[in-house]
Amino acid sequence: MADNTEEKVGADSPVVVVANRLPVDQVTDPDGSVRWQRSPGGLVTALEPFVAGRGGAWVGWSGSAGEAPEPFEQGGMSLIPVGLSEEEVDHYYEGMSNASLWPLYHDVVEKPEYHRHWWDTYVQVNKRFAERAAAVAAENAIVWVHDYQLQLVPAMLRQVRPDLTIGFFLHIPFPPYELFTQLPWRSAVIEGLLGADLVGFQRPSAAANFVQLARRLHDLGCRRNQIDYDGRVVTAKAFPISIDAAAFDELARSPEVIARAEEIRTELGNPTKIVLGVDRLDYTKGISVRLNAFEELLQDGALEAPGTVLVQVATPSRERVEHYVHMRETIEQQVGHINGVYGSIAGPAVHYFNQSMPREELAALYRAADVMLVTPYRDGMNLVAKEYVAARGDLRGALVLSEFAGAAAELKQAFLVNPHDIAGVKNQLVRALRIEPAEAAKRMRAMRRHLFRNDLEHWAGSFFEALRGQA
Ligand code: GDG
Repeated sequence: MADNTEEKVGADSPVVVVANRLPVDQVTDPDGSVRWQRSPGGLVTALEPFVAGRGGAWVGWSGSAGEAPEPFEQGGMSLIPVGLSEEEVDHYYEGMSNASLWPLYHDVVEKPEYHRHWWDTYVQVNKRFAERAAAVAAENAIVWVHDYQLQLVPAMLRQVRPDLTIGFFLHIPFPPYELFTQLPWRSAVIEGLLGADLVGFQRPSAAANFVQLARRLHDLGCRRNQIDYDGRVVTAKAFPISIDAAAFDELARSPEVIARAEEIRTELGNPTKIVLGVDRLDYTKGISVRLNAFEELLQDGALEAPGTVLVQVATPSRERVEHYVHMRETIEQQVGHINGVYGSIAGPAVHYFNQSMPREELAALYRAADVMLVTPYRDGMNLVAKEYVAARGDLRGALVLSEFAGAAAELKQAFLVNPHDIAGVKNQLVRALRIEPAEAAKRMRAMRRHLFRNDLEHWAGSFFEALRGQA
């Protein structure tokens, strides 16, 4: 009886999303009972309307090692958990995904490690995701596969289900030929992606890198953004991801958030200027860059603490991957050093939080910050920059943004910086701190106009539309 029910969950889904994580988290209530709660992430919000209510399914990992829970229905979607053993989490997720592909795709900011046993597990896990998707997709269904953990899924899926229309979206950058070809399994990854009808990237340059790789590595015929492969046409195109701008704007305008923003300023000792950084604690995000720039400005006497303070939220991330452990130590030493030298009894120069904050608190921080500092060495998009703009319905505040974040192609009125050029970062930070209110409002208005026209719904809608066009 139970078996029959299981088989039915998700069967014949006309739309299937395949992502490393399910759109829900497992939570344990005080009475010990376990339930699934919708994840707070933006991706879930964006895709839900296309999946829920249409009998759609979402295939993903629950986030904890062990046997897969049974498929279940929630929020109008069939959720199809994929199980990963402890060893698979180590090799596929922390190893191949986060210690090989992540650094390779981010300009080798850290040295990628390549291990054959990690790769073997990556292949094995991708196969499992593909099998689960193949089992639930209806005849001629649309399947949308997400991100660098699952690059082999499109080809594996096509092999067993040639009737499907398959889309793939990469949330992180895609490196040029010269870097990508380091990867010992480079041909397999390109072939994996070529299984899709539509391969989406954050920036046109990433799509161009992919086309060039298909041409040079596989000697395939290409016309601009189209690749002839195996009797089909594969399209590579940029779909820059966004946020639910209206929802963020509304949150940041709420009386509670506005009051909290004022309270934050008071609690920080009423500084003249607040500079803010919000990132996952990741070496690609350039947290040290801004600490260096801030420290030098204090040293030069261009800034004074605690009249100007830097608040850095560094959300814990990938804490079992070695690079991350070292980076956290370095950053914490740096913060300690700056505060030792430039802090006073009145307060520190840098307020550092290695904690995850509630969304409302983040919105209040954005609203309180005079300058938002976003300085990644390389970033697919960077949603924090977009959230800051969405939060500034008061048209105040200034954004300092790395040229190497995808967001820089859209938020052109930001103070753009090269994070490798410390003098340039210092200059732009000082300019942003000294901006006249009228100039700040002009820049913010232009960025907001772009953001509200190009929001998350627009992103998901245009990808689905393009994918249907391939069917
Ligand atoms: C990848 C790509 C691309 C952060 N700290 C807290 C918190 N956050 C939220 C932010 C933002 C999200 O996490 C981070 O998104 P980013 O885009 O900045 O960066 P990645 O996590 O690296 O995301 C990236 C993205 O995928 C989407 O395609 O833009 O380039 O690397 O929404 O607000 N949220 C809460 N508490 C925190 O402490 N609630």
